[in-house]
Amino acid sequence: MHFHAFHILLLGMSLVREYNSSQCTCEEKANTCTFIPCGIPGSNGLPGRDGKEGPKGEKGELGLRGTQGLPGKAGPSGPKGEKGSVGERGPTGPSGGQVTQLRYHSELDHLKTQLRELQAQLKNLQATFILLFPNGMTVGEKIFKTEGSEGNFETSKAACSQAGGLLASPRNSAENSAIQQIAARHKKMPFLGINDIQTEGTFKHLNGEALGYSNWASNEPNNAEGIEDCVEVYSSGKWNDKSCGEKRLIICEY
Ligand code: MAN
Ligand code: CA
Ligand code: CA
Repeated sequence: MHFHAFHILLLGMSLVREYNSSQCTCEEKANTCTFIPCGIPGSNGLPGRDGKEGPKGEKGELGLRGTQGLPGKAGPSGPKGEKGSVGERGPTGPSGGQVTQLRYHSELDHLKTQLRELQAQLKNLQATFILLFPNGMTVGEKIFKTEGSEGNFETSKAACSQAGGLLASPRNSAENSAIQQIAARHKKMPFLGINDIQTEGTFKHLNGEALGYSNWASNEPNNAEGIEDCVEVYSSGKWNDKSCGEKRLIICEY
């Protein structure tokens, strides 16, 4: 058995030697294998079967740092800090005298503003006085004014309308008093914008408004002289119904 194995070994060695001498390349064996011709290389064989799965690789290097995360919720407030040190001294404030002076200037500015307002009001009053004296008067928002001329009820009414107003028609004692004063300056009686032309005994304003205020003399209106449908104002301020055809001082209201 041993002998047989030895011969197999020798045969294997001679085969390996034979194989090595025929495997040399042309370049390598240029000097030694001059008489061994190199054949044309054969084409590659098919790829071998996939090898077995290799062992697990080593742990990789540490990765790059990630981006910053979102801020967390605010924590509970900490305990109160210690009192800080005393700050730098501030600039010197105005002296008592300077304070008084500042107050004085502020008051002076206020007074100047008030004076300007008063001057404007005075100018307005002067203008009103020049325009209205002795022919007019203001009562609230209303202005009563005469040109000193006279007319019967119809012509008086037309004159006031032409001037952009209405024949004076008092709604209260203040207005009646103003009409009375203007009339007194001219020593004439005026007609009012009040009449009972439409319905005898029912006096109304020109716009059809019923009388809310009246100042009849005693026993008036009496429709005494046949037809008395218009209203004159006595110097006392009292009213009397009178014939519309009479001529009276024209006082208008605006
Ligand atoms: C005259 C007229 C009348 C008036 C009476 C008052 O007759 O003026 O309108 O009523 O006087 O006495
Ligand atoms: Ca009448
Ligand atoms: Ca009368």
